[in-house]
Amino acid sequence: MKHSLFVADLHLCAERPQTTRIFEDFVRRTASGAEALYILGDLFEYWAGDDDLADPHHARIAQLLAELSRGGTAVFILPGNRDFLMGEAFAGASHARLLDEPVRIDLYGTPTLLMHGDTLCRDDTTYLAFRAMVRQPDWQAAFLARPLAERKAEIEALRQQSERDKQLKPAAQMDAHPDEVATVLREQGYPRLIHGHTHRPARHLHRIDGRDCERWVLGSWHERGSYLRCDAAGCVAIQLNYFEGAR
Ligand code: LP5
Ligand code: MN
Repeated sequence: MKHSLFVADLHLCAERPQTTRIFEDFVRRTASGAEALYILGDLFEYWAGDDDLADPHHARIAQLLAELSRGGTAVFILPGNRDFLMGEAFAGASHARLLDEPVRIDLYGTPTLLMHGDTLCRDDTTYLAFRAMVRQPDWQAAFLARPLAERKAEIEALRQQSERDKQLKPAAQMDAHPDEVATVLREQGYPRLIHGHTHRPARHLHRIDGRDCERWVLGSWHERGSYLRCDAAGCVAIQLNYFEGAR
């Protein structure tokens, strides 16, 4: 049966080789049987710019995705809050199409909305202010003009700052806000939303203006790999089995 797969928040990096191996396995054995693979953000721990494609780990992932695409599975990437600096060079190397959110697709007869999910966390105002700054084209051009090593050092510092800030934020602030979810589903008039980012995998049901809507939240991969499989009969969340202690 024709089907498409969805993943998010893999946070791939050379320091977690086991997760990379699991993803490689998933791509070669599972995704290769699908019509399309949608990566809904944060494929990488972070992306400092397409000139970082020279990094062997990054090149290995690009090659893996290109192999998948050449085998007949369309590869779509909707960049997340950690890899929004991905550009056409990365897309070219991985034979992937970059998507701008919110993405609307007809998923085997069900209109489906795709997002990374960070913008749904309406109460995370410090993050949203930061996001507004770094999503400006001028800010990005100035940042990308700096030497790669300098950009990476700054991102590492920001990662630490972010981890410290997250300790102080209430859990609800870092979750999708029900009112924002309702607004998005209402505005778009779509019965299904798929997103990641919050690392709280679940299927939520929402009743919007008398319509039943479903929201699938994808899981992150650094604890356990998982994906969503959708076909004309609907979607099902699947967890990958792999060795305990995998990093
Ligand atoms: O990613 P996750 O889920 O752990 O946390 C996010 C929010 N954090 C981020 C930061 C990313 O983790 C790392 C950024 C990679 C970006 C690459 C390119 C951009 C380069 C920019 C270089 C300056 O997105 C986190 C959310 C959380 O999701 C849940 O939704 O809460 O947000 C934060 O923690 C951000 C802080 O609240 C605000 C930070 C302001 C920092 C101001 C600039 C400081 C410069 C760094 C020097 C220390
Ligand atoms: Mn994210």
